[in-house]
Amino acid sequence: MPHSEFNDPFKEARNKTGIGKMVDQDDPLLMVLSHADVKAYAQDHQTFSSDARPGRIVVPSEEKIRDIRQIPFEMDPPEHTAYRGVMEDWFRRPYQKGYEAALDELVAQSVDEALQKEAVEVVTDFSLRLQSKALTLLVNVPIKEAETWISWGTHVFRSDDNPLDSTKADVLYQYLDEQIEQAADSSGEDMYSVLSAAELNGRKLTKDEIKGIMILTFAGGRDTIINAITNTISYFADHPEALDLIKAEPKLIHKATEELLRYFSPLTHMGRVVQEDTHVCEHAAEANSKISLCWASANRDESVFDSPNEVVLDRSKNPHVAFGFGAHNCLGAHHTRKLMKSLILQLASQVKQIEVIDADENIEEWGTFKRKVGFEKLRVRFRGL
Ligand code: EMZ
Repeated sequence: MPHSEFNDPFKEARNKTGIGKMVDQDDPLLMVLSHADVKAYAQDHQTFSSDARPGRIVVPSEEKIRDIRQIPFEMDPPEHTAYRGVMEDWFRRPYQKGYEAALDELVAQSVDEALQKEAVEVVTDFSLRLQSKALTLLVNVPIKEAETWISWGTHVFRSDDNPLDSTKADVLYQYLDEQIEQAADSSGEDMYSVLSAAELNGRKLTKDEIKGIMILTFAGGRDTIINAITNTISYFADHPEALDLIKAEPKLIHKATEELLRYFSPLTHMGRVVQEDTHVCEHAAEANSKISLCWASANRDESVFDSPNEVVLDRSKNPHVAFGFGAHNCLGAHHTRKLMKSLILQLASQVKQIEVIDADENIEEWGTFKRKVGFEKLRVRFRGL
């Protein structure tokens, strides 16, 4: 199977019952699989809440390594709406010309460096580095800060032998405590200082609230973006003609980016906690049990997408939910879209061919479902035009 082919393990269950079952650390979980149900449940926060013990709505649950909630995603409207209001302008900065130009420069440098090397291990030597450098723009701190973040590896809560590594999580927490402390009374223009000065309902944010926002900024956009970048490179390795096409028709970039995000769906699912006994796709769901909204399955729903298992770069109707849906739609989506577009355009203008030398796939296991989400390792050779 070509490296850039990503399976849809949910098809049969989606069509038969609309749900999948798994157990997450002794907590049974019903996975909601169809596009229509995922959208409907995502909007029904009264029945399916995000406001649970910190870490519980993430799958796998991070309750064991977190006691501070990530903001704003571990809360419901109207509380959620107020916090989001404080952050929204900041997360729209990727639309500013200066931001865009700086991002383009980072991407160009990364591609140039890759072209000069004999071989590149994409996950750690390209995607992690680019993700971290790009994050310095979102947090608005000097680029040298990226070296510290790169040293943490691809996931801030997972290490090679431990999917929930509290020692690792502590490194991030301590780092953030220090940054927030330093920014407390400063008039700086970095994200910590801006949040320290921000007001919510006539009061300042607490340090724990700022920390909750920063943990989400660091954790939520890390492995997801790394997978999006790595998988995109694997796609162009298998499809050099797609690079030619985008080079000839740069306007395609918008549709092509959305399509790759749909196809790869870097975040498989996100949980909710059931508030009262109810039914999920005709299946009983008890109060306080967990469901998940499976973005990856919804994005392959054949009742919404023609040829769902093919990458159709100019797909015209593409209501994908790779960034979630409804009030919790990803705040980092603007940054991610700009980054992905910049990368694809840069590859199209500079790269003729990407040869895969070796690859080690990253397969997630959710109950009986096995889903490829990215790569542990992807070694390639870039050839310039
Ligand atoms: C959480 C999550 C957010 C979680 C939008 O996704 O991403 C995961 O990678 C993190 O581990 O803590 O931030």
